[in-house]
Amino acid sequence: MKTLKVLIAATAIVISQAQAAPTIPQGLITEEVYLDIPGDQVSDLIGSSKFQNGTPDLVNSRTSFEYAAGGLDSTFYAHTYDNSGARMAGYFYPPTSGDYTFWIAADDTAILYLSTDENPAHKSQIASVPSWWFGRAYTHNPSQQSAPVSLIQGNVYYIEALMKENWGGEHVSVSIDGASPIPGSYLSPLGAVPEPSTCLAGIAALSMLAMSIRANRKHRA
Ligand SMILES: [Ca+2]
Ligand SMILES: [Ca+2]
Repeated sequence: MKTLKVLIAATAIVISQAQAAPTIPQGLITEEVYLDIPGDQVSDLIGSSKFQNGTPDLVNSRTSFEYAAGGLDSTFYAHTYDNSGARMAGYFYPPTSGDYTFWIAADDTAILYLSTDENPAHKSQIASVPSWWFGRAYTHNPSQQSAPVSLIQGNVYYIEALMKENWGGEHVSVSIDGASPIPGSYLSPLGAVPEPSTCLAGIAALSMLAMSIRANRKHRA
């Protein structure tokens, strides 16, 4: 059993290493959708047990920083999901060093967070959407635009948008040019793309763990 415990610990370390930000953009961002949560405020999403337990109903990867369940053409009239929330999160890789302005658009409400590095614990709110408006309409309310943020090319920054809505259309998107969502070429998803060497090490550790469990069961039988 001692061998088993050591293997479990080793596997846990490998898996936790796989969650680190990739060194280069992977072309995707993580999208989580939470269904059947009442209310139209982001605090309703954050306060829900599904969100706090990290158990979204749907998880996808998107090629740009935009979630639009019913499509942008059906912004107001789509009821693809009502009483829904979404979290888009991942890592932003600034293409050059300098000051960046971020915009967020959503239906209904949303908050945009950016970290000072790749650690989510260092995030702070930089923009918000107080009430629903149309897709990619980044200038409807002044709060949708961040103050200039100084970022360094080569560094990786955790970024996260939370959206909550209760009726009609549902979408959220984040832009750095005030016109269209951030492309995947500047983004990586959360822990979904482990580095190749780490991935192989993880598979090897899991294989050894399975063999050890089988041997242990045989021994007990
Ligand atoms: Ca809806
Ligand atoms: Ca809505």
